Amino acid sequence: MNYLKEDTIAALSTAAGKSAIAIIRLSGTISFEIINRIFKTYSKPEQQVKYGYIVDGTEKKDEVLCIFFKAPHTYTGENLVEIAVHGNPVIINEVLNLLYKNGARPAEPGEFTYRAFLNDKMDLAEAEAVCALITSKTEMSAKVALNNIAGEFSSKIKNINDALTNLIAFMEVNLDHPEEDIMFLSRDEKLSRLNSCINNVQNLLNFYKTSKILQQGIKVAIIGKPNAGKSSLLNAILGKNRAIVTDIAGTTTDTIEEIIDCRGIPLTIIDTAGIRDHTENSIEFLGQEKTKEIIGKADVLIWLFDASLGLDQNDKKIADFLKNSSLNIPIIGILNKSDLFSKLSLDIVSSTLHFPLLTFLFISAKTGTGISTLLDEIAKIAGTSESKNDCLMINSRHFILLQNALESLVKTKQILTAKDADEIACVEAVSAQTVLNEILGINVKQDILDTIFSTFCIGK
Ligand SMILES: Nc1nc2c(ncn2[C@@H]2O[C@H](COP(=O)(O)OP(=O)(O)O)[C@@H](O)[C@H]2O)c(=O)[nH]1
Ligand SMILES: [Mg+2]
Repeated sequence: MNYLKEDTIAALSTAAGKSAIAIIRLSGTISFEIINRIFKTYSKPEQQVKYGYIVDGTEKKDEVLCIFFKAPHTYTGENLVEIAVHGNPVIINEVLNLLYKNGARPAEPGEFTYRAFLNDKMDLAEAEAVCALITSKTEMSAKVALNNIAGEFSSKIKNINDALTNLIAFMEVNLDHPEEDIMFLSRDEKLSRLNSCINNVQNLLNFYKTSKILQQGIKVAIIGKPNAGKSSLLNAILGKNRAIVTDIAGTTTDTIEEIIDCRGIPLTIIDTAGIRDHTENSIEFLGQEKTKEIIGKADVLIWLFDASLGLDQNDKKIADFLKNSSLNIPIIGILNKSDLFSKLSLDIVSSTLHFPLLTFLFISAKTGTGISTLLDEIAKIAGTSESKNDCLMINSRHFILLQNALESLVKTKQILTAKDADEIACVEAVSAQTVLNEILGINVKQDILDTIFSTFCIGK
């Protein structure tokens, strides 16, 4: 990626398509010169927000508001202009082309944020959180990303690094002036400071699972024999009629996917074609094959039984299929149609099918009874703690670096415990610091930066 810092860049920052207003951003050393060539205004020069027209020579192109942000107190750290135009793709293109004709070039993906990073407006972990915030699928995952943008994760990393700098300084004093009478730390004190760094890194690592689930979500597939009420359950969870429900077995021949916010977790819920023994219908057969494929990709299965009927061959067929697929995911057993007379119980199901279900619930997809408990159960399985509000966004890059830092810190501790050998201990402590710095973007290789920023949208 060719991110030339000297260029002035422009891009549409709002979503493409028709809208009431669209925002075009312009950033770089000559952004004020460029805008002044194509913007006619009668607003006072000292006004930050100016009203006027974008013009090409004498021809008016749009009536706009321009907001002027003067460096260095801007998103990118450069002179920056935000042009609020009418959200018509034709107008947007005309204004962008005028900007390009007058000296700007199209911004690369994430280039505004990349400049913010280069100009120390934010560190790399904060820049990554900007992308995570935009792509967050639930209120809760957005909140977690915002915690990072506010610098809560970065400041924890900086605190650990400051403590390490201090500790390393003491260890180096030991090396440089072994015989002199200056302040030394006892080995116990060094170990206790090191332990607190180790605990702090471990605490950050502990956020990873929740953070990953909040950002990426989990996939839950509803399986069961035809007519168990799978499509009805999907509709009940969604609170709308998304899937067709009939009493004709084999109605759902394809899979239906929807994303919902389940207690803060982005939950992809998938309704599948029922699995049964003999299928004359070739479309239904294909649907069943797809069901099997979905089962392989799901994080959690909801296995629905029809409580108003006893178990039959189809339930057994599913049990056999699941046993043969040797899945290693939680399966929630559900007795649906609890509003009708029940012929089934947990005992009957487990003694007949001999299948390990994680938990067992009674619901009625028709009346809505038990749906809320089911969602609670899924959130519990996902393992997202109650304190999701304090969670920090730890992505896989951070996770690997934190693990490396932990490894070096544990080694430092082992060396100090064994023989108080400050010299070797120092080397390990410094390498822990180096990887922690990488989280913040200090001394990170260009290709890593390119990879991170290329995942951003254009205009951010
Ligand atoms: N009484 C009752 N009927 C239900 C319930 N859930 C589904 N049904 C009915 O069972 C039939 C099959 O439902 P459907 O959702 O299409 O099952 P699927 O084949 O598993 O997707 C329909 O007639 C539904 O109205 C329930 O909780 N109670
Ligand atoms: Mg169905």
